[in-house]
Amino acid sequence: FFAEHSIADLQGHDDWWLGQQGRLTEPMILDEGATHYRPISWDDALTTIADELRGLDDPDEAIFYTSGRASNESAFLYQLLVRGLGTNNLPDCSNMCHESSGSALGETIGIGKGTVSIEDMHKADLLIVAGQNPGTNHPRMLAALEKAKNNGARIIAVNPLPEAGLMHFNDPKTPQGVLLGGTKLADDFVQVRLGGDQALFQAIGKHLLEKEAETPGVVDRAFVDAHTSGFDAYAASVSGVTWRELETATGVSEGEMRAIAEQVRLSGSTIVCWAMGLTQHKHSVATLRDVVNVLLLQGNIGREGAGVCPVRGHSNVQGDRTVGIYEKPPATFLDALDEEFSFSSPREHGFDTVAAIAAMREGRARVFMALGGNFLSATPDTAVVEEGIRQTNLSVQISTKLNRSHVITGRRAIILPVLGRTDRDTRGGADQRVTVEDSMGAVHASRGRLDPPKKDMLSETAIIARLCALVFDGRDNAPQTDWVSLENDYSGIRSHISRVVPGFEDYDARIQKGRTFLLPNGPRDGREFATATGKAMFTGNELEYPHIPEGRILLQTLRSHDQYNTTIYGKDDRYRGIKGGRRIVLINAEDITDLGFADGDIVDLVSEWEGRDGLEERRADAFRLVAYDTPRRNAAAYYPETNVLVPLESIADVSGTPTSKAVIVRLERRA
Ligand SMILES: Nc1nc2c(c(=O)[nH]1)N[C@H]1C(S)=C(S)[C@@H](COP(=O)(O)OP(=O)(O)OC[C@H]3O[C@@H](n4cnc5c(=O)[nH]c(N)nc54)[C@H](O)[C@@H]3O)O[C@H]1N2
Ligand SMILES: Nc1nc2c(c(=O)[nH]1)N[C@H]1C(S)=C(S)[C@@H](COP(=O)(O)OP(=O)(O)OC[C@H]3O[C@@H](n4cnc5c(=O)[nH]c(N)nc54)[C@H](O)[C@@H]3O)O[C@H]1N2
Ligand SMILES: [Mo]
Repeated sequence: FFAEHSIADLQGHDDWWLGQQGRLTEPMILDEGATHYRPISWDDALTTIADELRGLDDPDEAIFYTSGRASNESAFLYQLLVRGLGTNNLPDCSNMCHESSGSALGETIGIGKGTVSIEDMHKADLLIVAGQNPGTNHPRMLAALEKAKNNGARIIAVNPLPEAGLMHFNDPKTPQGVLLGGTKLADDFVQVRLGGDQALFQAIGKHLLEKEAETPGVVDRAFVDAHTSGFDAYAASVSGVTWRELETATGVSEGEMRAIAEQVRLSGSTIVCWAMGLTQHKHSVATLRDVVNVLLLQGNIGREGAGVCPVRGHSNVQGDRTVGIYEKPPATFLDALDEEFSFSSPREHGFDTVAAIAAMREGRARVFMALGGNFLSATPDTAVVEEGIRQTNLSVQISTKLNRSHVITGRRAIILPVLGRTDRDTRGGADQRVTVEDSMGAVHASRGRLDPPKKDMLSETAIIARLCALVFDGRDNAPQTDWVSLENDYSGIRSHISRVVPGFEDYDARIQKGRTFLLPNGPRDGREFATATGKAMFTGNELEYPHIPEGRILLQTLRSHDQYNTTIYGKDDRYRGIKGGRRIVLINAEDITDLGFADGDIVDLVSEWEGRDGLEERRADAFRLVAYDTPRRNAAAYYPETNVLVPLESIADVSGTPTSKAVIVRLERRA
């Protein structure tokens, strides 16, 4: 395949085509100046990488990306490789995904994770599902929502789009689904403007506090007094915003917002679920702080049927963070790592995804390595990322399948094929298992059952263990352990993790025979909040929302039904009724007319960003306008085709997440 297709040829294909070419099975190298990848032995591939890493003047010249599928075992070894080398440059897909959730929750409740279990979802009185399209992206959650509903819960959908999977649900696996032809899941739909959620949650808090002033009992005083700080500042901040401004920000009337807030008031236990619609805005961290504020008012954290529920993406994105994939590791983690492996890890924070791209663009990065994922297509500002990657001396992809990140490369490039989670992984004479952590903080093991696509393929864990041995051989201040035995028996890695990461005591024993264990979660388990004040923190947040210049629209970039992130399976988006195309813009019919176009017209999208040196423009060609039920001047188009439009500098405050749900664009008629 690689002899037949030159790099130039492969670059001419899109991610969809690249993904169709089957599994990667053999290590490949692209030599400097070469036109084609050629096969290389495992030993030569790994030695080449190790030599390049050992030859760096400064370990901070290397960047190590992680996607969210890596197992706990491989992720733990990977971060050890990186820290043993001497850097914390560990950007990951979380930086583009739930980083805002982690930032807001870590600060206000002392843990950057959700606080609810699946049983809590079943028992809630009220579930608010904001900025999330579970019908397409979290289909298994629909069953939990349906169960909650059967138990009498109400569900409120908050979204600019009336997402069909949430508005109607038909689970063919349940008798009701088949017999009744589906349930209407959401009882209410709040058609909020893009970025209007902070205002909506401030409105709910404002209403609750007004009702409390009339008739005390709305606020859970006992909880607020015992477990929280900052109540007065929060109350003052929401009483200072006017209903008129809240209406402008949300596009929802005061009456409707109060009606929603009444449901919150009357609910005995409330859960707020969210995904990318809340995390990928400039003011996402403030928005999520305001979500927490509302829940704290009624003591909705750390009790049955209540809490925060950031709904995750990749299968192990949360576990990867737990075991150390983080550019800003806490000192307690590094101390434990140093103690366990008798070395001293670097303390300076590393690059997140956006900082890594900026460093590459400025020529400050010499090696780029990725443990899974598709850095090139998943990150914002595609043209800038290309320019950055091309300036590195070596780019390395550890992957199951081909994607754009394999064809836009450094001066040299290496592809290391890996076994997937479902492939049998036999090492040291035994089938190895690996572990992951789910959104609820439960850890469980799995073992691949399928025959690998080719003999002698390696797992991520084995590859990284071998790299560690080569990179650390004879090196000063390197982590000390028996790499060969870790490569052949992953329980050795779990035993290291059990001594480094709190909550993993007796790790290996607790995952035997299909068992699952729950990691500790202070807020959920005992209303313990490891925050700056030692209590759950109310915060006063200035209201923010997007301001859209005259004649422009605000574009959100989202997923269709037929894709998994940058892997495109087909060109339909069934719940939204779109067929046979991905270069489309969902836009309000009146906006189409106002801007002088007609439904079905083909336009170019030009994003406008006020950069340091003036107005910057970015262009994506040839998108078809589709009249759609979305608020005025709020449009939607698919990721990754629109990533070229997202300016690298347009990021969320605090979390640094690219603002993929708020890009100012103008429409231009095709010449
Ligand atoms: N089939 C499939 N499943 C997936 C994925 C996939 O690509 N395909 N990706 C996985 C990953 S990594 C993730 S992170 C999740 C993502 O899951 P989602 O977050 O559901 O994914 P998006 O398509 O980005 O959808 C964002 C939703 O938020 C809404 N939204 C956008 N902006 C706003 C806003 O300002 N306010 C509100 N209230 N709503 C808004 C959009 O209309 C849309 O319904 O899915 C995971 N599961
Ligand atoms: N504009 C815009 N950009 C976005 C988003 C958005 O909503 N809008 N969403 C962001 C979000 S939420 C996320 S999570 C990121 C996703 O960013 P990534 O995680 O980087 O992207 P994926 O498309 O999930 O990566 C798919 C590739 O991973 C590799 N792969 C799959 N399985 C395995 C495996 O088991 N092991 C290994 N080693 N490799 C494997 C395959 O080569 C496949 O091509 O994108 C972000 N980018
Ligand atoms: Mo994600």
